[in-house]
Amino acid sequence: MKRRHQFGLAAGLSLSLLVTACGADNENNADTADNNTNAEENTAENNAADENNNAVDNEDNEAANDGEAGGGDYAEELEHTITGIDAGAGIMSAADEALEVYELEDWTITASSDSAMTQELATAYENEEPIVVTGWTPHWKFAEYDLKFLDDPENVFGEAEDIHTFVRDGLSDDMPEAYEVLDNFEWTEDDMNEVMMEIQEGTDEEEAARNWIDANEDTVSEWTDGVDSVDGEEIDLVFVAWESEIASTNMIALVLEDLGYEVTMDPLEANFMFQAVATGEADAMVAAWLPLTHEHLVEDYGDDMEDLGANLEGARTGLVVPEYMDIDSIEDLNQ
Ligand code: PBE
Repeated sequence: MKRRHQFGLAAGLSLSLLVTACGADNENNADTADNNTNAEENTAENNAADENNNAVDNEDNEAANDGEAGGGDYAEELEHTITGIDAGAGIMSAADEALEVYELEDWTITASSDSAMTQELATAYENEEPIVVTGWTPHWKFAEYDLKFLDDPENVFGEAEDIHTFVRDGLSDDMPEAYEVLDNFEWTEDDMNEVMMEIQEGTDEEEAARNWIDANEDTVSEWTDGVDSVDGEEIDLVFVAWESEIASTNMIALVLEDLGYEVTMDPLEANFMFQAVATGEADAMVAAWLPLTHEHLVEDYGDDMEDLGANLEGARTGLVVPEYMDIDSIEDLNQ
């Protein structure tokens, strides 16, 4: 499988630039996560600098928490900061809106990446320190740590989301076999979690996808039964390097390869992912979260592409904290 991961997350990168720049295949899949190393390092430095303060704050916090919920103390301890992911993610816009709706004007959301966010979460969790992240399911972090979504009484993050498959106009005529498989593709949160967990535990992305396919032949054959093989036709999938989408895109890419396609996977920012399919520069993506998270992108690009419906139902987004934190609602941050 060809991968061109190293160009994916650079801000403002145009797809044409990407296409001209990416002659060399990159076998190192971990690079999807490495684009934000600088951001990670900066945050790590800040955390180190803050450690002393946090230690003192922790004591204060425990005392205060004997009485009432500690939202206010957490606010200070966290320096009114929510740990976010890539700026182009829908959950970042929703989190911005949450700050307005819940009158958390003095809070900010740091932009980094899914992998940087989970690293900060890991560090906080190990030290039982407070942290608020933009979080979602399916994601391996819920299996790895005891976490909870903060209640969202104003429903800023919406109800359950479905993840949709979108293809470029004309794909059904040009590549009817791929179209049919993509149209049939449907799996569960548990399925996606299996691939994600294996990658998290250190298995190569493609290998984790292969293992899932091998263990779920019945499911895969429901998508591929009766579909003719092809002879090395090229198909280009785009995705964003969120853990959930790394899992789904690798998996469906392999299913298409098994059918005879030569698959390219390009990681992009969310808006470029939609744009690429809308302009026909890419053939498909399986990473559109609806009805809310990517609503604005569907408004911009949806008319120029085809929605093949949900490939996964019951996803969720919101603000996520460790269980050991003494708050339950986004409102509690405002105390
Ligand atoms: N996510 C994961 C994406 C969709 C998939 C929730 C981070 C987003 O917010 O755009």
